[in-house]
Amino acid sequence: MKVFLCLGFLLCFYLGSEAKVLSRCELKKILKKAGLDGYRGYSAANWMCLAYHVSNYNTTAVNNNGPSRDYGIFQINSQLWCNDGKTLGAVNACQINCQSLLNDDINDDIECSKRVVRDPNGISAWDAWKYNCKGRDLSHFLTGC
Ligand SMILES: [Ca+2]
Repeated sequence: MKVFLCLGFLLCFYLGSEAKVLSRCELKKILKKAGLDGYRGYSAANWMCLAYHVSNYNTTAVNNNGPSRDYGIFQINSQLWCNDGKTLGAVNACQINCQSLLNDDINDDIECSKRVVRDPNGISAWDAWKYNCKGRDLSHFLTGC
């Protein structure tokens, strides 16, 4: 049904971005299922803390940094990781279109995040994690889930 209703890019984008904001526990469930809990040593709580601080669990979040943009629940950047067609010298290390990081299926966001933390900096690639999550008690992110 969705496909037939997709008459133009904007409409497709709109329809593709239902279920925008995940609940904390929903996110935890998805992360675990996708094997991100404990990936490269980072527990689910670290990823939840990161997502909370960069996007407030909003899968459609976009932020413009000037030369590049950050996309989706983990705010993946168009300079290094995804291609948005308008970032000069983009590397696109995840081999993915940035727009696909904005829909309600975050499995590709997770796969790209795995790629990000395989780099030497690990999860410190995200400043928001360094400033808000690193070395802190993150257990409240898991409470009730
Ligand atoms: Ca996606």
